[in-house]
Amino acid sequence: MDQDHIRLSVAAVLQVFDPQSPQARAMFRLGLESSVIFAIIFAMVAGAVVYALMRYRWHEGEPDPRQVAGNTTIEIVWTAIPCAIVVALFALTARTMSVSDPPAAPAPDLLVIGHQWWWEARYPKSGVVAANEIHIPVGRAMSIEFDSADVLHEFWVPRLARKIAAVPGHPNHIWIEADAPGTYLGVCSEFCGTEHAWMHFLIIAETPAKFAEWESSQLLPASKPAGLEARKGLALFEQTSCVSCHAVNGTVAGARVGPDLTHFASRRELGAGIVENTPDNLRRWLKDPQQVKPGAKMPDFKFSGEQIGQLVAYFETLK
Ligand code: HEC
Ligand SMILES: [Cu+2]
Repeated sequence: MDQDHIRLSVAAVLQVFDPQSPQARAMFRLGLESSVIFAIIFAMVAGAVVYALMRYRWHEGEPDPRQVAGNTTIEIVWTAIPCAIVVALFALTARTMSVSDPPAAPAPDLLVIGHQWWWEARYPKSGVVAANEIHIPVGRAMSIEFDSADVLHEFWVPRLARKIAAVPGHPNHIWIEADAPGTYLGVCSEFCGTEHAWMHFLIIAETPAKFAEWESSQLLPASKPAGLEARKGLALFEQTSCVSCHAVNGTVAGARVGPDLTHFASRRELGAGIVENTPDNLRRWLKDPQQVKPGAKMPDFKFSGEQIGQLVAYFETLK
């Protein structure tokens, strides 16, 4: 698990070199342009130092070089050049900000809420509520507003956008967009407690038609399970305190403390990226969430093997 996390974190950091949206490209270009300016300054300063060392090194019997007490021209030049560099960096940064971080839209397309240790995504225009898997249509900038249910978190999708803090009670916003369909890794980049490292999410960019399809499928309530095992699982779910933390549309469960589970089986990952979403991993999760994700804010219910089988059968129907 630790190695997985290190691998993913390194991958996330390296992904800033692979921008996949106009916003990320603008920032990447600013990084390159500033690096060129810094490299030129470094070369000139280091070159001058090396030249002075060689040219003016002490030789036997040589007199001291000419001593300069003050020179107005040189002083003006060495003040003007740094000022010009700062002005140039300011102009480049202002241009980048206008592309990568324009003012918020009047009504956000998405509201993203950080929780210890997972992400909730609400689409106010359609009413979809998702968790840890955020779908967006390609080629369209989506305005996201951020909030937090508890502590500070930070939302970061290195290939698509800048980092942005999720601050309890203080809305922040960014724009997010992807050039091409694909899956983009997101991480929490502000330490937020025990499982900060496992607060991953996926941005899934798809064609507008596929996105619309996803949105309408997410809006459907959970269908009533047909199999006996799954029906028992639903009954167990509804009778247990699961419903005081989770929501499954179409059942009595409507709480927002934990991830929405209405379409749980349609998601790729479980526990905000800690494991793949497979029946086996779900079984492990329900047996004891703390074994899978120590510190996770879900208690161990000490279910019997039979009960876990019923719950798994039910959750696998929640496509
Ligand atoms: C005290 C609140 C609480 C209760 C009660 C609770 N859960 Fe959870 N559950 C959570 C939280 C919080 C998470 C997210 C954990 C994380 O990823 O850090 C979660 C995650 C899950 C997940 C994985 C979801 C995902 O997309 O990763 C499943 C499945 C789940 N719970 C099922 C259940 C079932 C079944 C019950 C009842 C037996 C239950 N939970 C009871 C809080 C709760
Ligand atoms: Cu966090």
